[in-house]
Amino acid sequence: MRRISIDPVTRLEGHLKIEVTVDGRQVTDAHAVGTLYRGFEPILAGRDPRDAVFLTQRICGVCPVSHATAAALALDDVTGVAVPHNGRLLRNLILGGNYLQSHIIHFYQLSLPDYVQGPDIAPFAPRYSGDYRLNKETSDRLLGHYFKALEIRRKCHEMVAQFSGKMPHQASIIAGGVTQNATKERIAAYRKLLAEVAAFINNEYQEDVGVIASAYNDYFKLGRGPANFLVYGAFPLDDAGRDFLFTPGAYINGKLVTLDKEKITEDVTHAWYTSAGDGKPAEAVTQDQCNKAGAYSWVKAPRYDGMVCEVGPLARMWISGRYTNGVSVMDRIVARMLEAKLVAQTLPVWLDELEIGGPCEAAVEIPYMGVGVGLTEAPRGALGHWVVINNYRIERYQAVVPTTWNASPRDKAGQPGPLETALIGLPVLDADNPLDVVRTVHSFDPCLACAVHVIKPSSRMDQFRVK
Ligand code: NFE
Ligand code: MG
Repeated sequence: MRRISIDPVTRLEGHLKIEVTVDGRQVTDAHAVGTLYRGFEPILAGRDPRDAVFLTQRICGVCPVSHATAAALALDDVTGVAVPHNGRLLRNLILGGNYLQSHIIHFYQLSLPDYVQGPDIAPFAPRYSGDYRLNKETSDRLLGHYFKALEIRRKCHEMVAQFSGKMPHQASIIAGGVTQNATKERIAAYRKLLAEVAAFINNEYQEDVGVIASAYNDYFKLGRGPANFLVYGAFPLDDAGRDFLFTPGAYINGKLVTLDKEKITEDVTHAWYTSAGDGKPAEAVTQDQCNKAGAYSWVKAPRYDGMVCEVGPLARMWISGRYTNGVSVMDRIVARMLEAKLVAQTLPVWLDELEIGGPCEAAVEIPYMGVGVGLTEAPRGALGHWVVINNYRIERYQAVVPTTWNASPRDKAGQPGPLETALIGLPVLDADNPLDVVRTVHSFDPCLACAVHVIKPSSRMDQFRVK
């Protein structure tokens, strides 16, 4: 028996340690450890609720638009504002551009070096050695696309900036809509950039995923995870917000069920936080407790009806019935690519539906008291923000984030999180070069900056060792 600790796992956002026990060339136990104390909830207390849209975006530079969207939806909810037609479409266009860059960077910059051996220079070296299966010619072609993907990703940011002023950290989505107008010039500029990005997705990205999926087709059988899925829904298709491009729902024990947001809870039994209430996000406090017995992560453990759920592109494609091939490392990679294609195909429809000169935002009035919930989908999965307002200010704020779901630790019932579940039982070819382990971790596209929480600026800073 051997314990392997990968600390940190590189080529993901933030700080994740993975500890696995390998016995007889198989993982028999796994722990996912968020090693950084971060998060934003305590920072938001006492602020003007409208600032949540801008402050929560600073949780992450990869998916800031999703945080802006969730915060704006929570404020739309608590104020009861009706977002105008153009506001809905511009939000979709801003979020959609952000999806494309995120899925592209995941495949090319974060995941591909697990499968393709690059040159012996940074960032391709140092690396694990062993199971690289492509010949030099194919490897070189894919590595060429690694560099082209960087340019394409910049164009995605430029698309988003047409309607959001800047990227990362967009500046136009607010409670009640979007402050930027839909002009002919901006629509044309977005359309032109999108055509280039879509060509890359439909050619290079799709083909390259096909190359990896066929050379490593054993990975369609590996890293299954809980096979429960959760989707909050995103990209509303009508102004009333009833239909979504990404259908909301849950898939639990092999059955599709209607999403009930009351069933979302967070458990902190094995996380370095104090517990409060019954785990409902609107009642949760985020208070550190570093020397807590039995705790091993700064990531909380969200559960749906007590169940461990995977979130992300595979969950979305599965629940919408668009892709149900299987649940594995490679299915996650394929689903993410198919989702990028779907978003790129749908964005022109929303451009066409914009009404030039039409209103893009409606005035909001923050109530004296109230509770708002904003549920959306970030590139990595279901994202929810809960805001509790008292005396026109934020009393409590809670973000429950995709990687909090996927990289969660065990809960009070002892159930491992999705990533931990995917690792347990995984065959390991060479414990000195655990490529199988990092391929499985990367298939979830974790972002730990999003997943963890932060110390209060006024609190005492303790020094401690993360075991
Ligand atoms: Ni920091 Fe994020 C996304 C959110 S977290 S990347 O996508 O919300 O997993
Ligand atoms: Mg939180």
